Amino acid sequence: MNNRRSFLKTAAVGSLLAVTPSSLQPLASATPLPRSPLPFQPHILPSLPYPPAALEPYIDAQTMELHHRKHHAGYVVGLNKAEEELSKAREANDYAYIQHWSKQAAFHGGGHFLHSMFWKIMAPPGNGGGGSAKGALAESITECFGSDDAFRKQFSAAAAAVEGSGWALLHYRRSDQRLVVLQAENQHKLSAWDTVPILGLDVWEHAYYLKYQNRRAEYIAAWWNVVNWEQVGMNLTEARR
Ligand code: MN3
Repeated sequence: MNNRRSFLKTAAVGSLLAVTPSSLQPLASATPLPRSPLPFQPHILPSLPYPPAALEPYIDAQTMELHHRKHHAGYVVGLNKAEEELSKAREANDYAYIQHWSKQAAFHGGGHFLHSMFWKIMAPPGNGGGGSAKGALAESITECFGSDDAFRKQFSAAAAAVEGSGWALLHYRRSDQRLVVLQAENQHKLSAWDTVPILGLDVWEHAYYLKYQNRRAEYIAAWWNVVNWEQVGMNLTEARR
């Protein structure tokens, strides 16, 4: 009796589950009942936060119009299609096209997310657009890049050097609280994990070709005049939560 009591005492301070006889182990929790998953819910094209001509002369109205109403709209349609198909595949338990629809979801999902951010991180020049970062964002830029100028140089170089279609992105990395500049090919390739984009520049040809043709560097230089630093600062605050 004594032995047993002291055994139980020892077991209690040690690893109880590892040494108790199986008859004393707690019952395995009941298998949860299957639930119906969240139904497919379509994504919606957000409106531009300003008229298409508002970013002139740096970005022309026609480019903005086409970019938003055709290109971004196309990503919303593509993402909805992919997610609807994936939802049907789950229902039917038929994953014959899983690779195709997963890729489509990443491509169009990346496009929808980045464009939704892109419209907001720009504002009319002199009326919210241009100038430089303020407050915590400015501090973080100086801390991570040395100066605002050094950050702009790296970001512009990343944008100019994107091979084919893609983006330059400023991300907040949660694991070490740093800002990092990365590129994205298409909308999603070359991403890193644990990072949240807070500023992005679209360098697909559809973003600048009507006005700048092959002069991507000129478009990049002009774009700094419409960056909405207040919004970028809010994106940083949000990412830090
Ligand atoms: Mn685009």
